[in-house]
Amino acid sequence: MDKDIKTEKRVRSASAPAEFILDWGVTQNIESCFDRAQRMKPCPIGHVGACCKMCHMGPCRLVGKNAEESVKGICGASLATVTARNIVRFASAGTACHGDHGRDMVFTLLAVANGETKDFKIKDVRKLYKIAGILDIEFEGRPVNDVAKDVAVKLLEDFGRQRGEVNFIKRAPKKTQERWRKWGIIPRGIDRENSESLDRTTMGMDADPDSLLLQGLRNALANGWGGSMISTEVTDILFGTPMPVKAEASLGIFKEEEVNIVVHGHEPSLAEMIVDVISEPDLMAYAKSKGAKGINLGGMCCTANEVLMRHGIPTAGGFTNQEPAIMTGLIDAFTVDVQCIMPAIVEVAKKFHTKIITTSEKVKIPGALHIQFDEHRAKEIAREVVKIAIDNYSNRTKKGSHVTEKFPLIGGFSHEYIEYMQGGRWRASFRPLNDAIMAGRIRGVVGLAGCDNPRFPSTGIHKYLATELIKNDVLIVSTGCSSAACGGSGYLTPEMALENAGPGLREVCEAIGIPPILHLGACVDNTRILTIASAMAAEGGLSDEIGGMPAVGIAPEWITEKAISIGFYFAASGVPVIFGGESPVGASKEVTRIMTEVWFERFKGALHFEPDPEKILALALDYIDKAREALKLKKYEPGKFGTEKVLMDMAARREIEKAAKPHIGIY
Ligand code: MSK
Repeated sequence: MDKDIKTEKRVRSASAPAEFILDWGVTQNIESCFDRAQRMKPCPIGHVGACCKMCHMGPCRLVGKNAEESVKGICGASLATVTARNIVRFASAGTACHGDHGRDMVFTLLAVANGETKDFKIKDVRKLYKIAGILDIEFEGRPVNDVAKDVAVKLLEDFGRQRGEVNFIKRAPKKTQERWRKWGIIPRGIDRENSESLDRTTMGMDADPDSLLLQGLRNALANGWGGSMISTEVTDILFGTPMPVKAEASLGIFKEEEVNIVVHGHEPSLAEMIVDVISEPDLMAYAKSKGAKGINLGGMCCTANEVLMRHGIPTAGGFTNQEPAIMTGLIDAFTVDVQCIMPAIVEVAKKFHTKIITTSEKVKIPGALHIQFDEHRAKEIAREVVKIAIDNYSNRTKKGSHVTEKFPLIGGFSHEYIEYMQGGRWRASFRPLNDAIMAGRIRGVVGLAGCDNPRFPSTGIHKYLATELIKNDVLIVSTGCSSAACGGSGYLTPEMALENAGPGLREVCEAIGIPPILHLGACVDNTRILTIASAMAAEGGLSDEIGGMPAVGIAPEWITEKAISIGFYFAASGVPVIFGGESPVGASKEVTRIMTEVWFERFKGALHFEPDPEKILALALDYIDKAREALKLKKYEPGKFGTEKVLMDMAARREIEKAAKPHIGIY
């Protein structure tokens, strides 16, 4: 745990409001993940991938002198085999999470199409038609619900397909697909790849690290171009494709005189319903009858990102803020759906009046109140949750560490909007972005993603990399808890570009009126980056595939298996990826070599693990500069740009808008 150099004080979080609350928590003897992280060091064998738990002869610990060459498990499995099996299982678990998330969204779409739920409706018909077109489903002149049903049924086939290819594979550039075909990693069905990954990694199965890792990539592609992409697209169809929206971030979003409800997790269906019902006159009147001035909704982790992107609901932050949020003493109901939910919140909540409410049959926590979400009576359940929060308001005590600091932000950058902002409704394109990269105004693009980690001063590496990258004229697209880290530091505003970006990036941001860090959404919305990269390849002037673009993915504080699956699918798609922290495959030089050198040769992508933030930055810039060189682009020199290209400014876009005819959908 890092210490402040001057005061020698232990620093848990790089976010000032979180740190303030955590300090207060220490005085009250309230334990947090930061305390547990300090007390419990990682197992040094499992941490680097050298522990095999795949059968009951072990666990075998493949450690010692020359472990790579001579130490074997009882069955004879080598260190490389064991390490590869471990990381493939990590990736598969991540694919399963995002796959289940995507499947649930499709079931909701199907329920809407079948008229089984009145509470949801299709908000973006244009997006539905776009997806129908990609899936070769006829949509012109047909009732919307019929099209939606066909889309849902066809997407559901992606989960159980035994042979063939996941539908959205065809959205990738041809050359990217050719690489996948050559190496046999096109996913057949999402569940099939998960099942086969478990099968191949058991004792007595695949022992070749390269072959195992190829299956890991195939599995992860079933996430990136399958489960997660399905989730993003169907969520847009149901709840609307995001457009830029103002919001606020940090633990200071809670209000002392209002009922505070938190929505935490990843699947936004219930959260969307809560957004709808909190402004109902009956509930408002009920809240007032209990002495509250109103009802305040705040998000946490990726459910936060979903409702922020579409409604401007403020975010309380990422993963490590869930316990400090309760320590404010202001949360009347803390509602969770799936993924990244610490069971520890129940223990923290016991010290306050906060009610923890689990809502998914997949996530039950002893001590929490369980209210099963059911899309067929979604609003009724949302009202029940809100009523519980209102009833609990009067139980609030003065106990808690109240903070008021919060930061404005702009979120809501869907891939459709990014295309639109570069040319308006009728001339939407990626041309200006490609031109800016070619001219050297923008040096490259980094996807800054992933969790915040209590083993470092949490969110600190996100903040460091965000500031250094934009200073170096690198445009950032952010997702997940990285967006929360940037938002909670005031980085997601256009002013950030004026004050901190390099001259080229600043010019582009000013011309278009965007922040230098574009909040793209939740963890599943990393697929928006794949769509953007595919569009940039199709636009021309850079690489004709995703591989070879001056683009890098970074997850500096990753913790989850989902993050590994995301890292794998970006690497397979052609993006070099750098994760922070110690390497989970660090025990095997051979596995490390395959995941970096061999993957780069085959796919132009790689997955590195690098604990030193300065080295992460240097490696990212090196990848970007080498890609520019290979594409024969102008050498990047700060402040010196090549061919002058005029970017579309706001006035020009308004002119195009005026001429545009009414259009189906929201943009
Ligand atoms: S929530 S996966 S801690 S980004 Fe998507 Fe944050 Fe990581 Fe969960």
